[in-house]
Amino acid sequence: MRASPAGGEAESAQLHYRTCHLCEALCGLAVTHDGAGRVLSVRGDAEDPFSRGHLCPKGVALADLQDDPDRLRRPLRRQGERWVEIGWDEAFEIAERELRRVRRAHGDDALATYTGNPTAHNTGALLLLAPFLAAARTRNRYSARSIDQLPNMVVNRWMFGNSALFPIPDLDRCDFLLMLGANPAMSQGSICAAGDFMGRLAALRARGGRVVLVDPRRNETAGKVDEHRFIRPGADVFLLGAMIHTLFAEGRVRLDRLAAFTDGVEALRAALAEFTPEAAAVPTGIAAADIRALAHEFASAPRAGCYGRIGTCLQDYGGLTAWLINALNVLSGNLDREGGVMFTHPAIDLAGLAAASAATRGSFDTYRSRVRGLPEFMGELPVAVLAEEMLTPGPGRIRALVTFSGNPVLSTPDGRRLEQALAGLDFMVSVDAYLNETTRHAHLILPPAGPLERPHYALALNLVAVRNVAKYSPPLLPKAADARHDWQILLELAVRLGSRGRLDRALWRGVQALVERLGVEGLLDLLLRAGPYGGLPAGLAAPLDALRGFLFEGRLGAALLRRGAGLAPLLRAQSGFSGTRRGLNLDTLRQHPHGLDLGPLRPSLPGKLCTPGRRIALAPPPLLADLPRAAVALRRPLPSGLVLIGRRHLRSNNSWMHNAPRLVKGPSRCTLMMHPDDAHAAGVTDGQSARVSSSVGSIELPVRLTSEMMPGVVCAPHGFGHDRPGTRLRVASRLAAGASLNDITDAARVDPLTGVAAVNALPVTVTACP
Ligand SMILES: Nc1nc2c(c(=O)[nH]1)N[C@H]1C(S)=C(S)[C@@H](COP(=O)(O)OP(=O)(O)OC[C@H]3O[C@@H](n4cnc5c(=O)[nH]c(N)nc54)[C@H](O)[C@@H]3O)O[C@H]1N2
Ligand SMILES: Nc1nc2c(c(=O)[nH]1)N[C@H]1C(S)=C(S)[C@@H](COP(=O)(O)OP(=O)(O)OC[C@H]3O[C@@H](n4cnc5c(=O)[nH]c(N)nc54)[C@H](O)[C@@H]3O)O[C@H]1N2
Ligand code: SF4
Ligand SMILES: [Mo]
Repeated sequence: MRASPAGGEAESAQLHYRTCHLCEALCGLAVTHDGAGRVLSVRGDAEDPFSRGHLCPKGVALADLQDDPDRLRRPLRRQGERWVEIGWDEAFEIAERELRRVRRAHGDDALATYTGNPTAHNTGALLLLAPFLAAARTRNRYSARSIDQLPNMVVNRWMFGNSALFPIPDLDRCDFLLMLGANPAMSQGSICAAGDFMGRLAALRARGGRVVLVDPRRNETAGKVDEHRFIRPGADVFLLGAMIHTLFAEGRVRLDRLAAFTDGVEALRAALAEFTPEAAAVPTGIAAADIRALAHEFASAPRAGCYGRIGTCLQDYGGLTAWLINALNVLSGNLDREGGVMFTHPAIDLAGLAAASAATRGSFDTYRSRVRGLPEFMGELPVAVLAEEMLTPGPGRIRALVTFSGNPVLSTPDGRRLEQALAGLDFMVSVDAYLNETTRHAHLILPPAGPLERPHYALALNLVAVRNVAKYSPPLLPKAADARHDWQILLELAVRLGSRGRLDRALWRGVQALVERLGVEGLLDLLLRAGPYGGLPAGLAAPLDALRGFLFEGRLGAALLRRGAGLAPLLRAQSGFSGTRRGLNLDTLRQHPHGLDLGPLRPSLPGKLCTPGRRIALAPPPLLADLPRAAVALRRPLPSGLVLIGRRHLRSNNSWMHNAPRLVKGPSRCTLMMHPDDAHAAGVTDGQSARVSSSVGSIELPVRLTSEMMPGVVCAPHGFGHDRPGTRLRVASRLAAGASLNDITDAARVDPLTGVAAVNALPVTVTACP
């Protein structure tokens, strides 16, 4: 794709368009490069119909990631304190031998897996993750989900019958947005993918709409909305409960169209009887009159949406809060209404694919964690139990671990204890681009090809986007000959861990050859054709179903190979595909390098519901059963003392982008924000170093006094702590060391209902450092 060179750029400059894969905003990037592997500039692509030219400093830093001299290029094997580069064959052989040894000696569950956040942004990895996990055959699966959106997924499962049915605020048509525990000015939006989220909020207000933010910190978004209200951390359930109580008490409940297929309205009314605004005023810190006014405003707006994000998840009442957010949207008639909160219709519909099986719709509590007895969800245990499952002796103890693009030492609670646990493992493999705080404990690191060397399609994030869009980004650079993509690493590990005996291995190798032949592009093409915009010829339904079983459930069988043969005509004419040119396929997307807009969100209920009888369950029994826990707290006096919450910065990405020089320049961002009154009481002053202690440990941070904090609440970012020895992050360890917030978060604190880590609202003390 050639373009006229922009001013000052070399004659040979070429333009490449791609979707940024670093966060959920799905920015279209226009990358100028010299055609020989060097990126000259990264700009926002004004012609991208979704992001319309928006980008942030991380998008510009994509080139830094690709070129980072610390990014690993070849497999590393640890020998004592040293790391030696080895070849891929040797690496895979060691991985297979050692992981199988552990399984043979201690059983399948002695092997654990942890998959981190970048997986959600990695097309190939998303496609091959399920086969890998199935091959790993362990109940000890973990991921960043249980320190993120787990409560929403559990609640989606109970209310809508499908964990992947996320209601998304229709930002572009909404009149009133109530936002809880989100800071899109920094995070750029989450579980609400919206290119230029803040621009869309500005447009909402310019149309005469209103935005109210409820957050214990007057965060960076607060200045750009109509109203900000402080709330005590962890108290959202009381606010929402009281708002719903008000709607019931004043006869303002109005389900409209939803009434025909919603159950449990009366049960919910009865369950929230105690949640009066007066009662909620104490724990929330919001006056009863203000709670009522907010309920009135929400209920009377023509089109309103309530949206909660990470602040509402990582707390004691994560599940209840996610539930009441949905309930508020239902009871005001705003679910599935244009301008309210809606479900998406992506070109590759993960929710639709998930609907095909009970496991992917969302199993719950079919087994429990060995030590603490927390429930499984979709075959995964909460990451808060990972360390104890490694450290507690007895049958079923974890002895080996595979991490895939995750940094749990910095990103999950009680990182120091996890570190200790990792050091005691018999064997650990990390599929990761860096030698960092987690992977330094591995025996083997398998690094993937660079981020610009792979194709991209926002498989997962299109599911939660405010418009239906589809965009394919080709690789900008060829993959180095001796490099492997993440998906290829996952597939090879799957073959080696999954096969039982020679025959089965041959079957796996056959499937691997099929998938390698299709490649990520071939798989995308098939899924696009099989999707709602695709116009799939009927003859392909059976082979595609076999492929779906493999990709999304990890089901492997002779049927896949046998039926896979049915894909042969397609393979032969991958780009031609006579007869279905009408439908959307990869070729269509190639012809639209800026992306295709498939239109705004549109109503889809009750059709999309996966509950029995396709009905919304407004009062699912497990949630009703959890409510008394909150009702009891409603009557309890307020605990005294400080509590800590987290924050994010525009130039960070959880723990892993602090090695990009342009993102870490400037003063340290790893500070403790504190209200001046609290600082005065603790005897600390602005700029001074303070010791922050929890029941688990202490860290030291410079204090920043600011009235943007609610009194009684202090705030620090996670993802720092790069001063640990043994890493290869030269920029991060020198310029962005900071301290890890998760050194003091407590793995014992979880939402008992869903198991999500309750890292926020952490009780702490703050003292001046000598
Ligand atoms: N206290 C506190 N803790 C939190 C949060 C909080 O708000 N407060 N937020 C939580 C949230 S929402 C999340 S999602 C988690 C994130 O938790 P994790 O996903 O465990 O952590 P990340 O910091 O995102 O680490 C990503 C890892 O992936 C690697 N990586 C990056 N790109 C690639 C790639 O293309 N391929 C491979 N193979 N590896 C790659 C990086 O080197 C890094 O090791 O953190 C959580 N932790
Ligand atoms: N630049 C950047 N962007 C990111 C990330 C990043 O690390 N850096 N991480 C990405 C990831 S993995 C995710 S999950 C998203 C998260 O996206 P967001 O949810 O928008 O993330 P945060 O910026 O952490 O905002 C959370 C807000 O919740 C507030 N909060 C804390 N506790 C409570 C509470 O109990 N109640 C209420 N109502 N509010 C509370 C905090 O003060 C904060 O303002 O961001 C993504 N985008
Ligand atoms: S906002 Fe997100 S998607 Fe956009 S450039 Fe920044 S990191 Fe990339
Ligand atoms: Mo996240």
